[in-house]
Formats: sequence, C-alpha cells, structure tokens
Amino acid sequence: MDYNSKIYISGHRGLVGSAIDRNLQSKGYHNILTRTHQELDLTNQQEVNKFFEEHKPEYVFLAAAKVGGILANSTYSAEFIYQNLMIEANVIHAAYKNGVKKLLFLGSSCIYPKFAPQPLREEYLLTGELEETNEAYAIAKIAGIRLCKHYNQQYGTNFISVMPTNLYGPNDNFDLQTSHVMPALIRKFHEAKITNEHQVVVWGTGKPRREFMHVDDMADACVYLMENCTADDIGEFVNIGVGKDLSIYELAQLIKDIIGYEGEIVYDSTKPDGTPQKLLDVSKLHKLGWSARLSLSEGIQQSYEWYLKSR
Ligand code: GFB
Repeated sequence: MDYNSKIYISGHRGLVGSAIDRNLQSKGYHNILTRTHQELDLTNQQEVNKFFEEHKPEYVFLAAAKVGGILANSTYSAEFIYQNLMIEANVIHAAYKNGVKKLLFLGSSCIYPKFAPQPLREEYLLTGELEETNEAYAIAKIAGIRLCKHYNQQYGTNFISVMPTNLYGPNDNFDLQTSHVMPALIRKFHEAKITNEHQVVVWGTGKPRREFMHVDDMADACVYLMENCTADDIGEFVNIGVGKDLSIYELAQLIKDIIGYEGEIVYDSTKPDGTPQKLLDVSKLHKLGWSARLSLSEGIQQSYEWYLKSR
C-alpha cells in the first residue's frame, strides 16, 4: 500500500471504519474511497459489482457490518445473519473479480465457542458450541473468515481476516437498547450523575469477563497488518486485543469512578450475561510486530469526552 493507493473503506461512518479512516489520513494516505449506506447498499450484489467495476479500488477494508450489543444480537438475529452474510459475500466476491490487491475482513471475538479455554487462541475456532445470544452474528463472521480463506486457496487472493476483541471509542452507538456495554455504561453513569439518580442498573450478574480495546488501537493494528503482512504471514486469521480482561462488575466501578458518579450500582439478573469470558490470546499479533498502546482508563476517559461533545 502506498500513499497514492486507492483504498476503499466500507462502513466508514461506523466505529471501526471511521477509526481506520482517521488512521489512514493521519499517515498520509489521500486516495480514500467511501460511500454512505444511502449511496451504496452493500447487501445488493448488483450495486456492489457496479461500484467495484467503476472505481477499481486496490485495497479494501471490509468494516461494514450489522453490529450491536447482547440484546440487539438476540432480538434481531435474522437481520444480523442475513445482512452480514450478504455484505461479506458481495464485497469479497467483487474484490476478487476486480483484482483487489489486498482486503482486510473484520470478524469478532464472538466467533469462538462459548466454553473455549481462555485466553482464546486462533486454533479454537469451530471446536465447540457458540454462545446463543450472538450465534447468528458469529456464524456470519465465521463464513466471512472462510470466504477469505477459500478465495485465497482457490484464486490466490491476498485477503486477511482479523478478530477484534470488544471495541469502544468515537462514533460508538450510545443507544441503550442496541449498544454494547461500554457506551451503555458511560451514558447511564453520566445521566445518573447529572440527574442525581440514586441507582444505575447494570445488566446481568456482573460476573462475565470481557476484554476492551480502544478503536484507535484497533485501527492502527489493521493499517499495520495491511502495510506489513500477507495472508501467508497471518494464516487463517489473527486476534486483535490487549491481552487483559476484567469483570463487568470491575468495569462498572471503573466507569463510575472516571465519571464521578456517587450513587449505587444494582444488577438486573433478568438480562442475559452472554459468554462467561472472552479474552484473546494476542501472541500471534505480537509476533507479527504490533501491540496495543492505550490503557483502559485513558481510553474510557477519551470516550467519555467524545460522548460529552457529541451529545
Ligand atoms: O457488550 P455486550 O452487549 O456484548 O455485553 P457481549 C457484555 C456484558 O455486559 C454482558 C453486560 O454480560 C451484558 O449483560 N451489560 C451490563 C450490559 N450492562 C449492560 C448494558 O447496559 N448494555 C449492554 N449491552 N450490556 C457482543 C455480541 O457480546 O459482543 C456481539 O453480542 C459482538 O456479537 C460484541 O461480538 C463484540 O460481549 O456479550
């Protein structure tokens, strides 16, 4: 990839796509191609083919996806599986047909079996049952990984797949019904602080453990891999994470302290916990030459500031 390369970022308004866009621009890449959902429906094969034939991107970041937190995943499971399968199949096939030099596909750490040993190593893929709250999304993401693998195998393409841990940061979704835990808790604690609420409700038991990475680190890892590593270097896919997790209980305490909320935290165990633990083994990523930089408390502070400005 050089600074003049034509680079298509799908999903450039989302959490990950917008961070990749910022990262590329800050490094001097200036031939970046983007389309909003209104301009290009990625679930429509004809539109995707036409776009690739007309614009011939050389590099593709496939960050577009239907995403959401635990409740959105289980409520809209048909939309999650259908839209993600269509987006991946259309973009990956069009990239192959139009001679894209390299494509990066974004998966998710929810592809791993619910009770896989921790930390999650890449080879644990498809070794057990998936977590039911996000099975539809996970199946679609596994299909995307295997699409890349088989296109590389049969057609000699250079399509790489990455599995990020739970991400957060600017352009996150702060809607309390459909968001992930991090933006939900930032919003809940902030609103409780300014309205002097006595309690904040946190879903589930607080016991599940999650690993969180700031999306600017994630974007930096993606750009690093696009610049420096081939599909042969990476193998089927590589985990992207920080290698440390904490319980939702500990996360809630941390966010509460950063925001300066003084009330009580209560747990709503009628809401699902999801997978008991999701901690990625990041030794492969480290061997490829990249490690995360931002600490969790710095990242939460930045995210909180972004939320305050964007309201
Ligand atoms: O972030 P989250 O929705 O997704 O939830 P997953 C993580 C944990 O936080 C669960 C708890 O145990 C939730 O019950 N939690 C506590 C909350 N309070 C809240 C709250 O107010 N909102 C939310 N959303 N959770 C998703 C998958 O799983 O992770 C996706 O469903 C994707 O497919 C994503 O892979 C990264 O980590 O459980």
